[in-house]
Amino acid sequence: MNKKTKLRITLIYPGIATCGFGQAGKSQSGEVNWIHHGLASIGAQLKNKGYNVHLIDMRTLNSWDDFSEVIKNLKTDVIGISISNPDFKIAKEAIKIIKKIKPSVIIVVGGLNPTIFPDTYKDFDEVDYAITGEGEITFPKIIRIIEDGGTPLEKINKGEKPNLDELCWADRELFDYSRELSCHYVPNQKPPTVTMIAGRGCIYQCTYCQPAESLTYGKPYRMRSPQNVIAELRILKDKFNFNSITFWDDTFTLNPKWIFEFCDLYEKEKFNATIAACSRADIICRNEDMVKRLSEIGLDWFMIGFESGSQRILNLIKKGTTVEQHYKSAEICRKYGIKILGSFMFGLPTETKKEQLATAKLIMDIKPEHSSPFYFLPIKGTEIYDLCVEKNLIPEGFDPFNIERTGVYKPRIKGVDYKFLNKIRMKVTGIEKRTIPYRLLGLIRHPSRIIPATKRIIRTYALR
Ligand code: B12
Ligand code: SF4
Repeated sequence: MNKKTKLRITLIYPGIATCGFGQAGKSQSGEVNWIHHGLASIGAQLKNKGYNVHLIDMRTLNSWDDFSEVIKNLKTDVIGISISNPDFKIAKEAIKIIKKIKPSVIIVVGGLNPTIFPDTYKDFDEVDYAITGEGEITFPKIIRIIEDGGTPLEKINKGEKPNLDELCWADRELFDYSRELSCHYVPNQKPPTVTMIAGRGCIYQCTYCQPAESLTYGKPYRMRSPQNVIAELRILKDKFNFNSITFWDDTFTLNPKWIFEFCDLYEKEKFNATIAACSRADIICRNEDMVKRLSEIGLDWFMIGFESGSQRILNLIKKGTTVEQHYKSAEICRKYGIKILGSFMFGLPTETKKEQLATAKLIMDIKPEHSSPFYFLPIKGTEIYDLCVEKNLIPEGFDPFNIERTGVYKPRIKGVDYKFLNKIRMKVTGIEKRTIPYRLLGLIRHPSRIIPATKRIIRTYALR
């Protein structure tokens, strides 16, 4: 590489593992339309350093032929790909195609999969470099080394942690941003809607999530300053006139002091937009005044991971909450007019039927405005996955690099009576009725799924 040549950079969001090609913009589903904050942020830092950055959002392509065609016509020196666990197979295929068509292009991978499984990439010949953790500082550094005619020392590089307030704001328009503006996360969220990240990391230890989460964002958890978040919102309001905001932070309400400061600034700006954000039952119970304040500025939905109605299971997954707090937090939300998107897990290792019924009771008592009852999915890189391995609960042929979305209701681990779970799930939520139109839509798009889906529906109704 000649000295001082400014490299051309392309970022790729594989994102089609769960929705398939050609779905972008065809529905309001966030999955096919949301931007990827990691890539948008890395893109912004690179542009700020004077690079020409281009993005391929694979959700906008129709087939692998389409992808090959795009790569053939692409003028680029470096390609950065974000890889999550479900997207691993898609990314692998994409990388093989790129190297076949353009062998000299330098491939850099990052995201959750390389972070949690760096060793996978040691022998992945087509990958030139992997960056674990956060990519905003280290990716441009590696590019700089190559530009200067050098070779980065290692194939696997640990990403340096940035000071979040010093980062340029995510370059949302690397994606077709009109798509994100028109989709929603919680029911009836008024468009245009924007997604935000106010911080990174989490202080809790839930075994279905950690240590994977901390491996990516590190400890301690960090928040941008409230001023920094508000300033970005101001720009977004002026540009897109949003009516609603979704905060993607794992736990937006970790620091009540931060929230109070944020609320005061938010109110002054008169954004006139609703807010949806994640919280936890214990935090809500300890900070009713904070909940009240958030409701005053327009927060109308809390996403809360209740997970279980059994204290033994809550302790097993190290949730750090009590069943009592679950009930109390729901009461507090109701008091201030905040709707609840409740997340629940059934089929955890060692869970008894009595404990499953306790979760069902919790759902029926709390009556979240929207409930997401999932079947526990063991995600490699988490403490509970190791427990499943230890107890020999991982089914034959389970591929941790090819996991499905949580909303898929099929057996996940050995030793769970899924017929029983299916029955209680139907009873407590009536979810099947709500998802039928969505499923039909999916079948029209993917006719090959009609026979398996018909079998599934027959099975479901036979169980009632
Ligand atoms: C938004 C979100 C989603 C959205 C994704 C929308 C989208 N287009 O991005 C939806 C709802 C679809 C989703 C689905 C799932 N999600 Co999710 N999601 C999140 C969430 C809340 C925010 C992600 C985010 O924007 N983070 C902030 C950005 C800045 O970080 P980032 O994307 O990781 O990028 C940084 C680094 O990873 C790295 N990086 C990323 N890409 C690249 C590329 C290169 C080249 C480089 C160098 C670096 C790099 O640098 C970036 C900047 O520092 C996180 C939790 C969280 N707060 O982070 C969970 C989270 C990522 N999700 C998680 C999970 C488990 C899932 C599902 C697997 C759940 C399921 N089974 O259904 C699916 C998988 C879907 C898929 N195809 O990958 C877990 C992942 C845990 C794990 N061990 O893998 C997380 C951490 C939540 C948790 N606490 O458990 N998710
Ligand atoms: S609170 Fe959420 S992000 Fe934090 S460890 Fe638990 S599941 Fe993970």
